[in-house]
Amino acid sequence: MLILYDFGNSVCCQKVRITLVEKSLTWEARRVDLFKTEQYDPDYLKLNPKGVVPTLVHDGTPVIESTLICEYLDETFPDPPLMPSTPAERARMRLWSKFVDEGLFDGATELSFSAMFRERMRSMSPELREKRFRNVGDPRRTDRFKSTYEHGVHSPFVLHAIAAYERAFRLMEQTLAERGPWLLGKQPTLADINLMPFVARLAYLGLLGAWTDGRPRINAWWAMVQQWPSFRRGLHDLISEAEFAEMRTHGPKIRTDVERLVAGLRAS
Ligand SMILES: N[C@@H](CCC(=O)N[C@@H](CS)C(=O)NCC(=O)O)C(=O)O
Repeated sequence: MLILYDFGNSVCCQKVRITLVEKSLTWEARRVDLFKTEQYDPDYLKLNPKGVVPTLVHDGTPVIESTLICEYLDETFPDPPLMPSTPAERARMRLWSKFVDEGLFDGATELSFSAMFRERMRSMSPELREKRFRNVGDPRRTDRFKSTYEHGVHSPFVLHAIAAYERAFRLMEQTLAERGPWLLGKQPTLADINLMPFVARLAYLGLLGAWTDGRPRINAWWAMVQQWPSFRRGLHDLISEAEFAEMRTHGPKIRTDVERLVAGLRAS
């Protein structure tokens, strides 16, 4: 039995859901409301000591970290395979996981916070907000959250976010030109699945063009992703109309600033 502890429009949960759908697996979803700080409930922390979603529990065994969960699912349920068969190709695949885990995840969080979650945090009680900032004792995360909460798009962490996306997109355009249409060739792999939620988030906020204008291969990849059934069923179709509306409403508020910062990086 598969249980996924998750939360609505969370990019890390979306990676896992796309993988589950592509494998034709069924799972029980258990919602952990991040805005009610349910991720810090003692029972949940026993499963995921980092106090974050997602957590997969497979026949009683918890697996945490979305990149590791996706690899775990591929190893446990090998059809269809989502990892290449040679070590060299798997190393290539993991390069994209590293882009996500070492930059794009923070990137998507900072941009989403400065555009829309900041608004939701403002309506929290001060006690709940402080609890969220304190998290489970990761001061780096506290600094990021606080800075983006206070300064929005003018936080230095937003510039770091924009630069992380720019580094990834620069290599992505080149890689797709050399070996597309998917990142590792003819078939989608976890390299593509890892990136999908992070590109989708920019697109739904109305910000993607700042990076992808003049990058035709990424645009072709994104058009293909949007038609891919596992993306539709594992990500797009699971976003509620209220969540789409939130992204559509708040994304454009930071667009001019984001475009200016991206243009500066692309010109350098
Ligand atoms: N590296 C972790 C990151 C997990 C993570 O930070 N998830 C976010 C949601 S996308 C979360 O739970 N945040 C908790 C919070 O905002 O307090 C993974 O990939 O699973």
